[in-house]
Amino acid sequence: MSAYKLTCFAQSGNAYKPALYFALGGIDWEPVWINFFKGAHKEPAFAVKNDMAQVPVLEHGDLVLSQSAVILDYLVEQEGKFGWETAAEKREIWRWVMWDNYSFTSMFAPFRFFAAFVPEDKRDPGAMKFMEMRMANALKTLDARLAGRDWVALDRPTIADISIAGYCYYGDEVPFDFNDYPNILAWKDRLAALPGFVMPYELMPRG
Ligand SMILES: N[C@@H](CCC(=O)N[C@@H](CS)C(=O)NCC(=O)O)C(=O)O
Repeated sequence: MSAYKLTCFAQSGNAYKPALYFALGGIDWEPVWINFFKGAHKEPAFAVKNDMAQVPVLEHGDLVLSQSAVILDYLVEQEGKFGWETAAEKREIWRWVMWDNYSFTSMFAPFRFFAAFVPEDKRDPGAMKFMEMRMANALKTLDARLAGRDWVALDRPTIADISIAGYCYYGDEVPFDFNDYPNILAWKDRLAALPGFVMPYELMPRG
């Protein structure tokens, strides 16, 4: 039995972040599938694990941890992979993990959720327009950052790349064209070429 248990479901890019860390790091882990689309994350049984009622949740021994960024931080501490060697490197990684959480995944996840899983007549056009505009800005920022560099934060892959990658490998479900962002496209290919890389629907249970 593996030491790490991750509550996840395949459609969750936030869960894909720690799952991808395990895959790229060659680390043994066990997925614990949650029936998110039936609202299992809102059940009292799940609140015991996460009072924020969100997926993913990592369990490791007595530790129960939510928030993908904090989980990735914990995995760096435990496994020593995809992290930093100096305080300056740590700051640069965290600058981009924070950007991902506030400006990229925060828009990408709901934008993709509505585009992929909610019928068109149930979507709020104003909200969709807002998310589209915020996404375009974030994609421009990321594409500019990746001009002339291989990885987002440092000269090697780190948890900043893994965090930002969360929603980038869901194929047609993504409501814009990565071809419009050549540096992001090249970075996605580089990440996907790393040993151990697995696509989200192959890595986590779909239920
Ligand atoms: N900042 C959190 C976001 C987690 C999150 O929003 N997860 C989604 C599933 S992908 C969720 O549980 N949404 C339910 C909710 O927020 O009510 C993280 O990075 O772990």
